[in-house]
Parts: sequence; C-alpha cells; structure tokens
Amino acid sequence: MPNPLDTFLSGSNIDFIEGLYARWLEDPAAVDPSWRELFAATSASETPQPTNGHGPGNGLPARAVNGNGAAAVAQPHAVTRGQVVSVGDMPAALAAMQLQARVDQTLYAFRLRGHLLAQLDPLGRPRPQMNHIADLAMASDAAFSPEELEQLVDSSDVFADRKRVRLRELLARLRRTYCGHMGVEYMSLLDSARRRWLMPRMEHTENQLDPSPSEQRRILEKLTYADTFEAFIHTKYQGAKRFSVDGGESLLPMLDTMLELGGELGLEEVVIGMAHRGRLNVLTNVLGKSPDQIFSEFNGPVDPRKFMGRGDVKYHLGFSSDVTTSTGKRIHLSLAFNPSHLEFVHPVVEGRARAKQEQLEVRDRRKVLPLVIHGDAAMAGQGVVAETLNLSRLRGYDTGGTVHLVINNQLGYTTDPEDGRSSIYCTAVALMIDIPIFHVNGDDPEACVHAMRLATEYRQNFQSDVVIDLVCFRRYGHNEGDEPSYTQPLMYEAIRHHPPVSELYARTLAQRGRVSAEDAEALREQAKQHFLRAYNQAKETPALREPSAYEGLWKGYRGGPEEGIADPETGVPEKTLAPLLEHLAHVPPGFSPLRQMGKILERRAAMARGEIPLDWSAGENLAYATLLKGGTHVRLTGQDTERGTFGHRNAVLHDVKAGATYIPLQDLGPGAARFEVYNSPLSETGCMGFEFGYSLDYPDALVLWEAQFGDFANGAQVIIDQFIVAAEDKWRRLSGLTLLLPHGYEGAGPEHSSARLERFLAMSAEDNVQVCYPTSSAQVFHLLRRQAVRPWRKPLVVMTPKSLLRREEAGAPMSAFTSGRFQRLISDPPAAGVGEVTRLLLCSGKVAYDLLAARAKAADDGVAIARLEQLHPFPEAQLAAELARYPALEQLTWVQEEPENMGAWAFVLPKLTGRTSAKGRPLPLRYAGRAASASPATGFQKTHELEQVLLIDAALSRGQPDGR
Ligand SMILES: Cc1ncc(C[n+]2csc(CCOP(=O)(O)OP(=O)(O)O)c2C)c(N)n1
Ligand SMILES: [Mg+2]
Repeated sequence: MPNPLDTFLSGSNIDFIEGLYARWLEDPAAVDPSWRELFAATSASETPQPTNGHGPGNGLPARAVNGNGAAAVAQPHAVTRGQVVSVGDMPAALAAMQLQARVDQTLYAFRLRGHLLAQLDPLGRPRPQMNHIADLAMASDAAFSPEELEQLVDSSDVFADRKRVRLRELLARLRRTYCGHMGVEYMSLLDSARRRWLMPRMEHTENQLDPSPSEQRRILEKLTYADTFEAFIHTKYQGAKRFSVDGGESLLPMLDTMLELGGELGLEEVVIGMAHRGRLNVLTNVLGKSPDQIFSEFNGPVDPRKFMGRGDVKYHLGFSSDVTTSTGKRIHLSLAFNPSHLEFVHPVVEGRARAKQEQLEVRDRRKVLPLVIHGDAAMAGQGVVAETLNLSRLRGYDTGGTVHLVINNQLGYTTDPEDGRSSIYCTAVALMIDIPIFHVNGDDPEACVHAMRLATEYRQNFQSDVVIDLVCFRRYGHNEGDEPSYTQPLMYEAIRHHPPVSELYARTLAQRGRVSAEDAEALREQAKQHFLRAYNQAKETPALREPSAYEGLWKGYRGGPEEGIADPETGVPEKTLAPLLEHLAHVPPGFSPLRQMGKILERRAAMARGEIPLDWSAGENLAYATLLKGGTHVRLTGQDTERGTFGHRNAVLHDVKAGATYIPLQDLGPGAARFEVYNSPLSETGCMGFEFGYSLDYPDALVLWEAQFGDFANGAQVIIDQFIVAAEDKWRRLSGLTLLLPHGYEGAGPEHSSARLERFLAMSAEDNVQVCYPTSSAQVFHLLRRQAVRPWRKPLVVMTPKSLLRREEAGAPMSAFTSGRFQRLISDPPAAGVGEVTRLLLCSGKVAYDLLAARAKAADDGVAIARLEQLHPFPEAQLAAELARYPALEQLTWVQEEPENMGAWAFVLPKLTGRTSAKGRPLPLRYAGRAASASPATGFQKTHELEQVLLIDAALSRGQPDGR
C-alpha cells in the first residue's frame, strides 16, 4: 500500500513544523506568537497522547511519536541550530497536529478522488482497479490506528453543526458523501468560490436527498410512467424501433426535478437536444406530447403519397410545448429536431438558446436553458462535443451555461467503453471548460434527483455548464429488435435478473413506510390506463400531424417553393445611402486608426461622395448598414471575420494608441437594430451549427457564417448535409442562414480555391437553398438585402470573392445601389450589339472578368457572355430570355475555372442540353474549363496561370463543339 503520508506530511510540512519547534526551543521569541503559544501550552501539558507503535504506518522515523507510550515531558532546553530534536521532545500537540495534517490530507483525497471509489454501476460490477492512485489509499480506515479513529479532529466544515468530530465519524461521512451512489469531479475547479459552494451542499447532506413523502411519491410516479410507456409500446408495436429508456428510467424524475427547481430559479424556457435513446419517453412524459400522436406516428400516414421523399423517422421529430410546474410556473420546452448523426444537434441547440436569449426584453440568460442529453459513446467519441464546449464561455456564444446529461448505459451499440474511449469517464472532454461533473448511479433515483438539483442550482447560480453522468444500463439491444447477448453475454445475463428501477424504488419506499405496495401498484395501473386510452384514441382517429413551419415567431415568413414569392426592389435612395457610407468612413474624435486604415477610410469617403465606384467592402457593409437602419438584426461570425480574412471588411476598427475598438455598424444612431460581429474560434462544425440554430429561432435576423476560405466549410459537412439543406424537407423547419464562402481559382493551391460549389448544387432541389455567385459590389448588396427583406426564408450559400474584393470592375457606381434588385443573370453582349452574336459563353463567378478581357482583346463581336449569378433556384426565365436575345446564335459554351468534375458543370449540363435558338436552331453545348481532377487545384502558381490561359483560350476559340 502506498504510504499516504508520502504526498503531504513527509514533505515540507513536517520539516517545517519540526523546524519551528527546534527554533522555539532555542529561542521562543524566534517564532510567530501563535506557534509560541501552542508549543508552550503543549510542552507544559503532562503526557503526549500515546499513539503506540501501530502509528500512522507512515514509515516516518519513530521520532515523530512517542513509541513506548512513556510520559515524555518536553523540557525547553537549549538546542543548537541543526541539532536533531529527540523523540521525547515531541509534545502531544505536535502529534495531534500531525494527525490533523493526515486527516486534512485524507479529506482532500476524498474530495478529489472519492469519485473513483463511488458505486456507480447499477449492475454492481467492480470498477477497474485504481490502486495505483495514491490518494485513494487514504480514503480507508486502515490508514489510521483504532485509537486515532476515536480521536476528535477538526472536521473542516464537513459537518454544519460541529467543528470537532470523531475521526471515525468524519471518515464515514466522507465515504458516504463521495463514494456512495454519487461521485463528483469538482476539486479541479479553479474558482474556489465554486468549490466552496458545492462542498457544504454535498457534505452536509452526505450527497443524499432528503425527500418528503410526496416528493418520493412523485419520483416513483415518474419512474412508473417511464417504464409503463415503454412496456406498452413493447407489447403493442412488437419489434418497432423505439430506443427505449429502459435501464435509465431515472432520467425522467431528473428532468422533472430540473423543471420544478428551475422554475423556482427563474427558468422560463428550455431548449433540449437529445438523440434516439429515451426520446419518445421524454416527448410524452416530459414535454407532454400526447401519446396518441406518438402512437399515430408508429402507425404512419394514412396516405403514403403525401410524404413521398420527405418526413423523418419518429425518433428524430422535435416538439414544443408549455408545461406548468407544481407551483404554477410555466416553462416552454422545445425539443430540437435532429438527425441520426449523434451530437451534431449540440451546437444547434446552443445557437437556438442564444437566439432566444437575445430576444428577451431584458437579457437574463438564466431564463433560457440549453439542455443536451448525450449518449456515453457519442459524448466521448464525437469531436463536435469539444467544439461546442469550447464555445461556452465566448462572448459571441455564451448561453449562460448548459446542463449536460449523459445517458450512460455503458455501451455504444455493441461496443464496450474499453474500446470506446481512453478516459475513465465518458465525460472527460467536459473537464476542459472547468465545470463540475456529477456521476450518479441510475438505480438510486434519489441520488439522481439530488445530482440534478445541484446541477440546476449551479447553472442558475454561476451561469456555467454542468454535467451529469447518469450511469445506467440498457435493458434491451441497441434497439428492441437487436439481440445484445451476441456481444455482451455476461452483462445481459446480469441485466436479465435485474429489476426495473421503479420496482426497486417501490420496494424501498414500502420498507421505509412511505408508499405501500398497493399504492405503487395503483400508480402502475393508472399509467397503463393512461396509455391504453391514448392508444385506442390513436386507432380511432389517426392524428399524424405535420409540424407547421409558420407558427409563433415564424408567422409571416414563408418556406416552400420560390414561385409566388415577390422579388422586391432592394435599392436604397442615395440620400440614405451616402450618409451611411460617409458614417462608415469615419472614426470618433480622438480615435487613431492605423495609418493604412486611414487611407482605406478616405477611399470610402470618396465613394460616399460618388467620386469613385463603390467596392465590395462598401457594398457588403452598406447592405448591413441599411438593414440595421431598417430594424433588422445582423449577426456575422466566422474566423477572423471582424477584419475579414482578406482584409476587406474592417467591421471592427482598432485604435493604435489606446487599443480600443470602434464598430461603425454598432453606431448607427437611435432606432438601428443590433449588429453583432465576432471572430469565431477555429471551428467549422461547432460554429456553423450554432449559427444554424440561431437562425432557427431568429427569423427576423440576417445571420451569416463566413468560412476563412470556402474550402474549410466541408469541416462542417454534417451541418450542411443534415441540417441546412434538408431541415425543411425533413422537419418543416425554416432557416435564412447565409454562408459566405470565399471561392475562386487564383493559384493559391488545392485548399484555398474551392468552396465545393458542386456539392451545394448536388444537394439543391425543391428550392431548398439558394446558391449564388455574385460578381459585383452592387450584386452582393442587393443579394444580402434580398435575403432579409423577402419573407421567404431559405438558406443562402454565397460564393464570395478574394481577388474580386479589390478588382476595379467588380465595383459599381452609386446608381447601381439606389434602385433595382439582385440580378440572377447578367448579360454582356459585345460592343457591336446582339445581331452578330453566334456564340454565347455562359459562366458563373469571377471567370467572367477574364472572358470579358479576352473578348475585348480579341475584339470578337461574335461572342456574348452571360453570368449566372444565381445557380439555384435556377434562373430559367432569365436564361430563356438571354437565348432569345441573339437571333444568329449557333452554340453555347459553359465556361468554368473549376475542374470538369467540379464547379457548376454537372449541375447546368442537363439544364443547357437540348436548347434551341430563337429561330429554333439546336444549340450544341461545349465545355471549356479545367480537366477533371482529384484535387480542386494545382499547388503551383505558374501552372495555375497556364491552365487559366488555356481555358480562356478554349472558351473563346471557334473550336468545334465537342459533341456533348
Ligand atoms: C455520428 C454517428 N456515427 C454513428 C452512428 C450510428 N450509431 C447510432 S447509435 C450508436 C451508438 C451510440 O451509443 P451511445 O452514444 O452510447 O448511445 P446509446 O445508444 O447507448 O444510448 C451508433 C454508433 C450515428 N448515429 N451517428
Ligand atoms: Mg450508450
């Protein structure tokens, strides 16, 4: 056994005390008066407490204690410096001090490491041996002699009412507190106020609930409804996937507690994210979704044609409702829709909660709580958890703390924890944000409720995240049709004999004389009847209801097809526009921007005076400024977004002397809406998920997420695929989220060229997203304004420029901003007019400027150029008009910078094939662009330039159509 004193007493402390004592012997005035008093008092006392040879087993030389128990009255006498103090010199006080020091150390060990000894597994399987952890040895009575155990020691406030207690009693309390059915990781919290807040709440209660009979009855009721619901579906829908909560039923009384207590502590709204496990149970037993609706979802639609290609499985569906607590507090609950992709709903829930908080009249984040329910395997395995935790304390993302609850059934599908993580706990990742983690045995519902009380109070008090690891088991296979004994035979043998927690708890309550067995049975019968009634009702009147997209905040907004949605003017009168741009060109008096910044601002002022065209920066910033003035909240985030990766935006100005910042868009005068701009952490999935969530609950806002380079957006592919492009189709949820994705071939290499336009286009259907590639400052102005001004809410994917940010042709005169709208197609006939045009080059994006330059150089009046500024929804009418414009048209060429297997080519090919001219002549289609390639771009600038020249040449050449 490791020596418990190794870590503490045999170190500097004992040396210190002995040193002090020796000094005092030499010269009492040499030590602090408090020590002097102590040493004098004890040296005058008769007998030091005999601690006998049993001692602390500490391996210290016998000098530390009086080995033979003989009276050893220390006589102050002269000792020269460096002389060893003899055994007989050690007074009783010193022995007592040493004992206290060991006790303190033990106390610390319990608080720090007691969780490793806690009994967390309802199946009672032994925990992995932790003998190598030295502190644990201390948490044992064997570390003290029987005599020591009877001594009165200082309890360090472990007891509320007594300062000094018998050591035996102290150890027993510590063991019950820290090594019972709850283990707590909290001693690493940096803020001692938080540790001290938790300590008495845990130690004075021995981490046990002190429930009233009615509270106990309520817990039993929640447990009973939980398993009765599962049993009911089990018998009525044999073999159906329901991902039952069985084995983890304590979840239900825990959530009940969170709402009950939360309601008292100012909670008004909870946004819940959770996976498959227990979801149906939570829907009915917490959110109050009528069981007949759930049963109807099991039955499916009466007319399957209505749902062709859309809808989602029942255990992904969201729901919202108002619940009323027992004291009459109303709490709004929303369970987020979510995909199968585990944990990806986490950032979405955070974004939703933040959006709700931002819309409160008085911002108090305690009113809205994000609750995320994790699986053990998913929490440990999925990186999005870490990305999202990392957002929790950032000013742009703070939600006042999230309650995390892990349904830790000690399995992930068929995979054991040993193969699923390198950490002891599945919650280890959460330690990174300095929060407490409670591990609790799911078979002790009172301990579970106690943990939830602590967690809820902690969150409301400190506005911090908090984690509860509900250690339970999974009664059946991963789903109910899955046989778990193939892979976990021993575990499932134990589970087979293990009664449900409602039964165990009913027994306990009967033994304690709190709820009789008959009462418990009556509760069960009541639950059965409840579900049976709902079942019969569902059979009679199938109630499969479609979620509506247009309720609450969403009233007045539209989704669905674009057809019928007006395309309003988005121009802004010059008298409004010019002063706004003028405002953006100035800093407050006394503010000193960098000299170069001053020049940029001067140029802006010249734009405002109409002296030079407005560049991209002006167009984009003016879109925000005009929207803000009109009352639209704008939120813009991304990596280095405040300045803009390519330095064009400069939304936040820095004072070079004082270091202060100035955000012109936040200084637009009274009545302007809020402008939020944040540099995000280096995360795509977490951050994009957050913004998607934000957009779900803030339809009035323009919410934009910007990629550093568009290439990195695929780090958030799950958010794009599972949420952004499909949420409306699967869940009828609308979002106006805008993605700004820098894209374009400029020789910057394979990872700084492509936002993967082709992927967005491949996922475009049924008007699910807008994919645009604007090429001028006026176009981006109108596009961003259109996104907010129209009541149509659709995600908008924008290929944004890099070199075009400063290219002169991409600027536009003030007049282009004062009227008009976003042009889906920009037509560039040759100087000579439309008559001679035989070839039409169709393209999208910045390559248009290369084509224009090449045509001018070649002075070829047979060539017209047209830019598709919007690719989806496809501008069919505009294209048809364009083709009709050129009476002599003979062929079409699609030109793109991207390789043939990328870009828009595959998307436009079927749309451009089989076209005819105005005269009915078939129009063959050619392709001019880079050859198909595995990687998006070359890494060599010169190769890039060569490729670019060749593709422009090919586009303008009169070469034969390639037969496509
Ligand atoms: C990202 C992701 N990868 C794989 C899966 C497939 N899958 C579904 S459930 C599951 C096991 C999840 O285990 P855990 O998180 O412990 O939850 P439990 O089912 O045990 O409640 C897996 C691997 C998934 N849904 N999502
Ligand atoms: Mg699991």
